[in-house]
Amino acid sequence: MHPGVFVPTAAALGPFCRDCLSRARSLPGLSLSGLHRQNNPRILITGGLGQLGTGLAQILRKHYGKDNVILSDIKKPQPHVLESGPFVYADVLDYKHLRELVVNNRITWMVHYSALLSLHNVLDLALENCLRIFVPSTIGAFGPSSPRDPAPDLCIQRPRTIYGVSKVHGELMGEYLHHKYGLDFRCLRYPGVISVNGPPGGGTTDYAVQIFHDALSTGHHECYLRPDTRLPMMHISDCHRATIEFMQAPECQLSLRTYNIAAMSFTPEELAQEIRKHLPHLKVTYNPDSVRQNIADSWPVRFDDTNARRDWGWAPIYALEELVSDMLRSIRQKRTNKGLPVS
Ligand code: AKB
Repeated sequence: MHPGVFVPTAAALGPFCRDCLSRARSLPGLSLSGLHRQNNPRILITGGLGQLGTGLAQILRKHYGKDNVILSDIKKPQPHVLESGPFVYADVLDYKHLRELVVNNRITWMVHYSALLSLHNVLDLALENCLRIFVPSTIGAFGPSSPRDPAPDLCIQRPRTIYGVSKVHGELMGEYLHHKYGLDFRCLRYPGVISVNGPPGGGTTDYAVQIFHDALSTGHHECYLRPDTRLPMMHISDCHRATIEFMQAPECQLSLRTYNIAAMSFTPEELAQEIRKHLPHLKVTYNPDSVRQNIADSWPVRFDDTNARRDWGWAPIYALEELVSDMLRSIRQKRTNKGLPVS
Protein backbone atom coordinates (compact mmCIF):
# COMPACT_ATOMS: atom_id res chain seq x y z
CA MET A 1 0.00 0.00 0.00
CA HIS A 2 1.44 3.41 -0.90
CA PRO A 3 2.13 5.52 2.20
CA GLY A 4 -0.32 8.44 2.43
CA VAL A 5 -2.74 6.86 -0.03
CA PHE A 6 -6.07 6.40 1.72
CA VAL A 7 -7.44 2.89 1.23
CA PRO A 8 -10.48 2.06 3.35
CA THR A 9 -9.63 -0.71 5.85
CA ALA A 10 -10.98 -4.23 5.30
CA ALA A 11 -13.32 -3.66 8.23
CA ALA A 12 -14.67 -0.57 6.52
CA LEU A 13 -15.03 -2.49 3.23
CA GLY A 14 -16.82 -5.54 4.78
CA PRO A 15 -19.92 -7.08 3.19
CA PHE A 16 -21.89 -4.68 0.96
CA CYS A 17 -25.61 -3.99 1.10
CA ARG A 18 -26.97 -3.88 -2.44
CA ASP A 19 -29.99 -1.70 -1.62
CA CYS A 20 -28.48 1.50 -0.29
CA LEU A 21 -24.92 0.52 -1.21
CA SER A 22 -24.11 0.75 2.46
CA ARG A 23 -22.46 -2.13 4.05
CA ALA A 24 -23.56 -1.87 7.59
CA ARG A 25 -27.04 -3.17 6.81
CA SER A 26 -25.47 -6.59 6.48
CA LEU A 27 -23.51 -6.25 9.70
CA PRO A 28 -24.92 -8.71 12.17
CA GLY A 29 -27.19 -7.23 14.84
CA LEU A 30 -27.91 -3.96 13.13
CA SER A 31 -31.57 -3.75 12.05
CA LEU A 32 -32.56 -1.66 9.06
CA SER A 33 -34.72 0.68 11.09
CA GLY A 34 -32.02 1.01 13.74
CA LEU A 35 -29.44 1.98 11.19
CA HIS A 36 -31.38 4.25 9.07
CA ARG A 37 -33.31 6.00 11.81
CA GLN A 38 -32.48 9.22 10.06
CA ASN A 39 -35.51 10.66 11.73
CA ASN A 40 -33.93 10.10 15.15
CA PRO A 41 -30.22 10.27 14.51
CA ARG A 42 -27.59 9.81 17.20
CA ILE A 43 -25.08 12.54 16.43
CA LEU A 44 -21.39 12.92 17.28
CA ILE A 45 -19.76 16.33 16.68
CA THR A 46 -15.94 16.25 16.53
CA GLY A 47 -13.92 19.40 17.26
CA GLY A 48 -17.06 20.54 19.03
CA LEU A 49 -15.52 23.37 21.09
CA GLY A 50 -14.56 25.50 18.07
CA GLN A 51 -16.56 28.47 16.67
CA LEU A 52 -19.32 26.27 15.20
CA GLY A 53 -19.76 23.16 17.39
CA THR A 54 -21.55 24.28 20.54
CA GLY A 55 -24.10 26.40 18.66
CA LEU A 56 -24.87 23.57 16.24
CA ALA A 57 -25.27 21.10 19.13
CA GLN A 58 -27.74 23.44 20.82
CA ILE A 59 -30.00 23.54 17.75
CA LEU A 60 -29.65 19.80 17.02
CA ARG A 61 -30.63 19.02 20.63
CA LYS A 62 -33.86 20.97 20.14
CA HIS A 63 -34.57 18.82 17.07
CA TYR A 64 -33.42 15.41 18.31
CA GLY A 65 -33.23 15.55 22.10
CA LYS A 66 -30.41 16.55 24.43
CA ASP A 67 -28.91 13.07 24.85
CA ASN A 68 -28.89 12.26 21.12
CA VAL A 69 -26.26 14.90 20.35
CA ILE A 70 -22.76 14.26 21.74
CA LEU A 71 -20.18 17.02 21.65
CA SER A 72 -16.54 15.96 21.62
CA ASP A 73 -13.12 17.56 21.63
CA ILE A 74 -9.66 17.16 23.15
CA LYS A 75 -10.00 20.34 25.26
CA LYS A 76 -11.81 20.76 28.60
CA PRO A 77 -15.24 22.35 28.00
CA GLN A 78 -16.61 25.34 29.90
CA PRO A 79 -19.08 24.40 32.71
CA HIS A 80 -22.06 25.74 30.70
CA VAL A 81 -21.13 23.38 27.82
CA LEU A 82 -21.03 20.40 30.19
CA GLU A 83 -24.43 21.37 31.64
CA SER A 84 -25.98 21.72 28.16
CA GLY A 85 -25.66 18.04 27.23
CA PRO A 86 -23.35 15.02 26.72
CA PHE A 87 -19.66 15.79 26.16
CA VAL A 88 -16.88 13.25 25.64
CA TYR A 89 -13.11 13.45 25.13
CA ALA A 90 -12.35 12.39 21.57
CA ASP A 91 -8.99 12.53 19.85
CA VAL A 92 -9.97 12.00 16.21
CA LEU A 93 -6.44 10.79 15.47
CA ASP A 94 -7.11 7.83 17.78
CA TYR A 95 -9.06 5.50 15.47
CA LYS A 96 -9.79 2.76 18.01
CA HIS A 97 -11.11 5.20 20.59
CA LEU A 98 -13.26 6.96 18.00
CA ARG A 99 -14.67 3.61 16.83
CA GLU A 100 -15.53 2.73 20.43
CA LEU A 101 -17.39 6.03 20.80
CA VAL A 102 -19.34 5.46 17.58
CA VAL A 103 -20.25 1.86 18.46
CA ASN A 104 -20.99 2.38 22.18
CA ASN A 105 -23.12 5.46 21.52
CA ARG A 106 -24.90 3.94 18.47
CA ILE A 107 -23.89 6.98 16.38
CA THR A 108 -25.57 7.35 12.96
CA TRP A 109 -24.52 10.90 12.04
CA MET A 110 -21.09 12.51 12.41
CA VAL A 111 -20.36 16.21 12.02
CA HIS A 112 -16.63 16.53 11.56
CA TYR A 113 -15.49 19.97 12.74
CA SER A 114 -11.97 18.81 13.65
CA ALA A 115 -8.86 19.66 11.65
CA LEU A 116 -7.96 17.77 8.48
CA LEU A 117 -5.37 15.37 9.84
CA SER A 118 -8.14 13.17 11.18
CA LEU A 119 -10.20 13.20 7.96
CA HIS A 120 -9.18 9.69 6.88
CA ASN A 121 -10.02 8.26 10.28
CA VAL A 122 -13.52 9.67 10.29
CA LEU A 123 -14.16 8.72 6.65
CA ASP A 124 -13.05 5.17 7.39
CA LEU A 125 -15.21 5.05 10.49
CA ALA A 126 -18.19 6.51 8.64
CA LEU A 127 -17.82 3.83 5.96
CA GLU A 128 -17.46 1.05 8.52
CA ASN A 129 -20.55 2.15 10.46
CA CYS A 130 -22.63 3.48 7.58
CA LEU A 131 -22.75 6.97 9.08
CA ARG A 132 -24.14 10.05 7.45
CA ILE A 133 -21.08 12.31 7.65
CA PHE A 134 -20.77 16.08 7.32
CA VAL A 135 -17.42 17.73 6.56
CA PRO A 136 -17.25 21.53 6.12
CA SER A 137 -15.40 23.16 3.24
CA THR A 138 -14.96 26.82 2.41
CA ILE A 139 -14.75 29.65 -0.13
CA GLY A 140 -11.04 28.96 0.37
CA ALA A 141 -11.39 25.80 -1.74
CA PHE A 142 -11.25 28.02 -4.82
CA GLY A 143 -8.24 29.77 -6.32
CA PRO A 144 -7.33 32.56 -8.79
CA SER A 145 -8.15 30.33 -11.80
CA SER A 146 -11.70 29.65 -10.54
CA PRO A 147 -14.55 31.84 -11.83
CA ARG A 148 -14.86 34.41 -9.01
CA ASP A 149 -18.10 36.26 -9.62
CA PRO A 150 -19.94 34.08 -9.08
CA ALA A 151 -18.05 30.86 -8.28
CA PRO A 152 -20.20 27.86 -9.24
CA ASP A 153 -20.21 24.47 -7.48
CA LEU A 154 -18.36 22.69 -10.26
CA CYS A 155 -15.34 24.50 -11.73
CA ILE A 156 -11.54 24.58 -11.63
CA GLN A 157 -10.28 24.48 -8.02
CA ARG A 158 -6.59 25.32 -7.69
CA PRO A 159 -6.38 27.04 -4.29
CA ARG A 160 -3.09 28.70 -3.33
CA THR A 161 -3.24 27.95 0.43
CA ILE A 162 -2.62 24.67 2.22
CA TYR A 163 -5.93 25.36 3.95
CA GLY A 164 -7.67 25.39 0.57
CA VAL A 165 -5.77 22.38 -0.75
CA SER A 166 -6.70 20.37 2.35
CA LYS A 167 -10.36 21.32 1.94
CA VAL A 168 -10.41 20.27 -1.73
CA HIS A 169 -8.79 17.03 -0.61
CA GLY A 170 -11.64 16.52 1.86
CA GLU A 171 -14.29 17.23 -0.80
CA LEU A 172 -12.75 14.80 -3.28
CA MET A 173 -12.07 12.03 -0.75
CA GLY A 174 -15.64 12.16 0.54
CA GLU A 175 -17.11 12.19 -2.96
CA TYR A 176 -14.84 9.29 -4.02
CA LEU A 177 -16.12 7.16 -1.10
CA HIS A 178 -19.69 8.16 -1.91
CA HIS A 179 -19.45 7.13 -5.57
CA LYS A 180 -17.37 4.01 -4.87
CA TYR A 181 -18.92 2.67 -1.66
CA GLY A 182 -22.15 4.62 -1.22
CA LEU A 183 -20.92 6.61 1.80
CA ASP A 184 -23.54 9.22 2.77
CA PHE A 185 -20.94 12.00 2.60
CA ARG A 186 -22.14 15.63 2.69
CA CYS A 187 -20.11 18.83 2.43
CA LEU A 188 -20.95 22.53 2.41
CA ARG A 189 -18.59 25.30 1.35
CA TYR A 190 -19.03 27.94 4.06
CA PRO A 191 -18.45 31.62 3.33
CA GLY A 192 -16.82 33.71 6.08
CA VAL A 193 -18.92 32.86 9.14
CA ILE A 194 -19.68 35.85 11.38
CA SER A 195 -20.40 35.18 15.06
CA VAL A 196 -19.68 36.33 18.60
CA ASN A 197 -18.67 32.79 19.60
CA GLY A 198 -15.12 33.28 20.73
CA PRO A 199 -12.54 35.84 19.62
CA PRO A 200 -11.90 36.31 15.88
CA GLY A 201 -9.38 33.73 14.59
CA GLY A 202 -6.53 34.32 12.10
CA GLY A 203 -8.69 33.76 9.06
CA THR A 204 -8.92 36.03 6.02
CA THR A 205 -12.57 37.02 6.64
CA ASP A 206 -12.14 37.53 10.42
CA TYR A 207 -11.82 41.33 10.07
CA ALA A 208 -15.60 41.15 9.69
CA VAL A 209 -15.84 39.93 13.31
CA GLN A 210 -13.04 42.05 14.77
CA ILE A 211 -14.55 45.29 13.45
CA PHE A 212 -17.61 44.86 15.72
CA HIS A 213 -15.49 44.39 18.85
CA ASP A 214 -13.41 47.46 17.89
CA ALA A 215 -16.49 49.53 17.09
CA LEU A 216 -17.92 48.87 20.58
CA SER A 217 -14.60 49.31 22.42
CA THR A 218 -12.05 51.76 20.94
CA GLY A 219 -14.27 53.02 18.11
CA HIS A 220 -11.35 52.46 15.69
CA HIS A 221 -10.78 49.43 13.44
CA GLU A 222 -7.61 48.94 11.35
CA CYS A 223 -8.48 46.64 8.45
CA TYR A 224 -5.86 44.30 6.96
CA LEU A 225 -7.75 44.19 3.62
CA ARG A 226 -8.32 46.94 1.02
CA PRO A 227 -11.67 48.76 1.43
CA ASP A 228 -13.08 47.29 -1.81
CA THR A 229 -12.27 43.61 -1.14
CA ARG A 230 -15.58 41.84 -1.67
CA LEU A 231 -16.00 38.39 -0.06
CA PRO A 232 -18.96 36.04 0.59
CA MET A 233 -20.08 36.10 4.25
CA MET A 234 -22.79 34.52 6.40
CA HIS A 235 -24.32 34.94 9.87
CA ILE A 236 -23.63 31.90 12.06
CA SER A 237 -27.36 31.17 12.54
CA ASP A 238 -27.76 30.76 8.77
CA CYS A 239 -24.64 28.57 8.75
CA HIS A 240 -26.04 26.28 11.46
CA ARG A 241 -29.47 26.10 9.83
CA ALA A 242 -27.95 25.31 6.43
CA THR A 243 -25.87 22.51 7.97
CA ILE A 244 -28.86 20.94 9.71
CA GLU A 245 -31.29 21.30 6.77
CA PHE A 246 -28.63 19.76 4.50
CA MET A 247 -28.10 16.84 6.90
CA GLN A 248 -31.86 16.29 7.10
CA ALA A 249 -32.33 16.28 3.31
CA PRO A 250 -33.21 12.81 1.91
CA GLU A 251 -30.36 11.38 -0.19
CA CYS A 252 -32.58 11.21 -3.28
CA GLN A 253 -32.80 15.03 -3.28
CA LEU A 254 -29.04 15.54 -3.56
CA SER A 255 -27.63 15.94 -7.08
CA LEU A 256 -24.23 16.83 -5.56
CA ARG A 257 -22.39 15.95 -2.39
CA THR A 258 -20.55 19.26 -2.07
CA TYR A 259 -22.55 22.51 -2.29
CA ASN A 260 -21.81 26.23 -2.10
CA ILE A 261 -24.10 28.14 0.25
CA ALA A 262 -24.41 31.93 0.10
CA ALA A 263 -26.12 34.71 2.02
CA MET A 264 -24.32 38.00 1.25
CA SER A 265 -21.10 39.44 -0.15
CA PHE A 266 -19.72 42.73 1.13
CA THR A 267 -16.56 44.85 1.26
CA PRO A 268 -14.93 46.27 4.42
CA GLU A 269 -16.13 49.74 3.38
CA GLU A 270 -19.75 48.58 2.94
CA LEU A 271 -19.64 46.83 6.34
CA ALA A 272 -18.22 49.97 7.98
CA GLN A 273 -20.96 52.07 6.38
CA GLU A 274 -23.68 49.77 7.75
CA ILE A 275 -22.14 49.84 11.26
CA ARG A 276 -21.95 53.65 11.12
CA LYS A 277 -25.77 53.72 10.87
CA HIS A 278 -25.60 52.57 14.53
CA LEU A 279 -22.21 54.02 15.56
CA PRO A 280 -21.60 57.12 13.38
CA HIS A 281 -18.17 57.75 14.93
CA LEU A 282 -16.64 54.44 13.87
CA LYS A 283 -13.17 55.16 12.40
CA VAL A 284 -11.79 52.59 9.95
CA THR A 285 -8.25 52.80 8.55
CA TYR A 286 -6.83 50.43 5.95
CA ASN A 287 -3.41 48.80 6.23
CA PRO A 288 -3.56 45.84 3.81
CA ASP A 289 -1.56 42.79 4.86
CA SER A 290 -0.07 41.38 1.63
CA VAL A 291 -0.50 37.71 2.64
CA ARG A 292 -4.17 37.96 3.51
CA GLN A 293 -4.87 40.42 0.69
CA ASN A 294 -3.42 37.95 -1.82
CA ILE A 295 -5.55 35.17 -0.37
CA ALA A 296 -8.70 37.31 -0.49
CA ASP A 297 -7.90 38.32 -4.10
CA SER A 298 -7.76 34.61 -5.05
CA TRP A 299 -11.12 33.77 -3.44
CA PRO A 300 -14.65 34.09 -4.90
CA VAL A 301 -16.28 37.52 -4.84
CA ARG A 302 -19.72 35.92 -4.82
CA PHE A 303 -20.97 32.31 -4.50
CA ASP A 304 -23.40 30.68 -6.90
CA ASP A 305 -25.60 28.47 -4.66
CA THR A 306 -28.35 27.76 -7.18
CA ASN A 307 -27.98 23.98 -6.71
CA ALA A 308 -28.41 24.14 -2.91
CA ARG A 309 -31.54 26.29 -3.31
CA ARG A 310 -32.98 23.92 -5.95
CA ASP A 311 -32.01 20.54 -4.41
CA TRP A 312 -32.73 21.03 -0.71
CA GLY A 313 -34.41 24.42 -0.45
CA TRP A 314 -31.55 26.49 0.95
CA ALA A 315 -32.43 30.13 1.60
CA PRO A 316 -30.57 32.57 3.90
CA ILE A 317 -32.40 34.78 6.43
CA TYR A 318 -29.70 37.27 7.44
CA ALA A 319 -28.63 40.02 5.04
CA LEU A 320 -26.04 42.74 5.90
CA GLU A 321 -28.51 44.91 7.84
CA GLU A 322 -29.75 42.06 10.09
CA LEU A 323 -26.19 40.76 10.55
CA VAL A 324 -24.91 44.15 11.78
CA SER A 325 -27.87 44.71 14.15
CA ASP A 326 -27.54 41.22 15.61
CA MET A 327 -23.74 41.37 16.05
CA LEU A 328 -23.90 44.78 17.79
CA ARG A 329 -26.72 43.58 20.07
CA SER A 330 -24.88 40.31 20.95
CA ILE A 331 -21.52 41.98 21.66
CA ARG A 332 -23.17 44.75 23.69
CA GLN A 333 -24.81 41.97 25.76
CA LYS A 334 -21.48 40.17 26.24
CA ARG A 335 -19.74 43.43 27.28
CA THR A 336 -22.56 44.24 29.72
CA ASN A 337 -22.29 40.73 31.22
CA LYS A 338 -18.56 41.31 31.69
CA GLY A 339 -19.19 44.75 33.21
CA LEU A 340 -17.38 46.42 30.30
CA PRO A 341 -18.40 49.89 29.03
CA VAL A 342 -20.88 49.77 26.13
CA SER A 343 -21.12 52.59 23.54
C1 AKB B 1 -11.19 32.38 6.73
O1 AKB B 1 -11.71 33.45 6.92
O2 AKB B 1 -10.04 32.24 6.37
C2 AKB B 1 -12.01 31.15 7.00
C3 AKB B 1 -12.72 30.72 5.76
C4 AKB B 1 -13.55 31.63 5.04
O3 AKB B 1 -12.65 29.60 5.42
N1 AKB B 1 -12.95 31.41 8.02
